[in-house]
Amino acid sequence: MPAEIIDGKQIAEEIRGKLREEIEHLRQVYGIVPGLCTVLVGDNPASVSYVTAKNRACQELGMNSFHHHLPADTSAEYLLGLIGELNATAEIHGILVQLPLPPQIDERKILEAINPMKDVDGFHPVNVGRLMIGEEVFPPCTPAGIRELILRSGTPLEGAEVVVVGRSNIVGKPIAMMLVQKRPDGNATVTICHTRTRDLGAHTRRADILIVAAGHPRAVTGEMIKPGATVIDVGVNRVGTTESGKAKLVGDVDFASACRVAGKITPVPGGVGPMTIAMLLANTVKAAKLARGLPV
Ligand code: L34
Repeated sequence: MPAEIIDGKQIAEEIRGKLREEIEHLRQVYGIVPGLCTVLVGDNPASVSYVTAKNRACQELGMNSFHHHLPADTSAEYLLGLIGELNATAEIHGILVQLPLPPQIDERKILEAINPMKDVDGFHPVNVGRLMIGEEVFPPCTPAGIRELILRSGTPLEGAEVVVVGRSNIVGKPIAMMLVQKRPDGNATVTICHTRTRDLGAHTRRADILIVAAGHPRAVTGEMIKPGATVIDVGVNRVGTTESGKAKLVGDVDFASACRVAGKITPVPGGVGPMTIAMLLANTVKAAKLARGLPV
């Protein structure tokens, strides 16, 4: 029996519907309109399309959206100055600097300049530290989306063997940290694999939940998956071209072979990607409430 597809697009739509109602309530009762400001440096086509999708999603939900598109040769000093202004602007509750940044800019320095209470990406070291000790304020968006997909697919986390492939600061490390926490949406036994892991398949074949954020196509194939496992594919790779001349989008998991073995699997596109955006919106609403001292 082929794997059940976990429909990230549909689940993200449900979450957005709930947020739309909450935003309307905040506006009517408190006069609060959550606001997100995105900053894009350069013209990386994938980044342009993600940032556009984020701003459009804000507008669809009745939030304020602000955007700064800076040239690729922007200096770190200029960007730091802009972040200082955004930190000081009351209508902006969330600040998102789209990554990657061009090589002349030190990413860490920029992320550390964002006010942690406006850090809706959860990338500031203060928020990374809070996440580590289980004091979650702004869970990073992609990991938060992954957790939501696992929970809503009905896959039990308690005591589950989770294997994460990839150790990035934006996906691998934070999702591992979140799922190991002593709380109902954690309590898993987590293994992190990476490029120096000796026998990747030996690890992945033990996983009840396999999260793949390796950054290249076919990093995981069907024979590396435990029968019945839940597979979360975080990859977004543009490969070759379709008949219409557009780049084809594939994940990090070989979908065809994985489908024959997995119990449940997320597709690419339509899996983790839409959830990343839904979680960003949720974090921005949370930031707006926290800024007004409302309970979250
Ligand atoms: N600061 N930089 C910052 N925050 C982030 O959370 C991100 N990320 C990653 C890249 N840089 C970032 C994103 O937003 C990746 N990412 C992201 C967001 C959305 C989608 C994919 C990656 C997405 O919507 N993917 C669609 C397909 C879109 C397409 O056709 O290109 C999907 O269905 O998977």
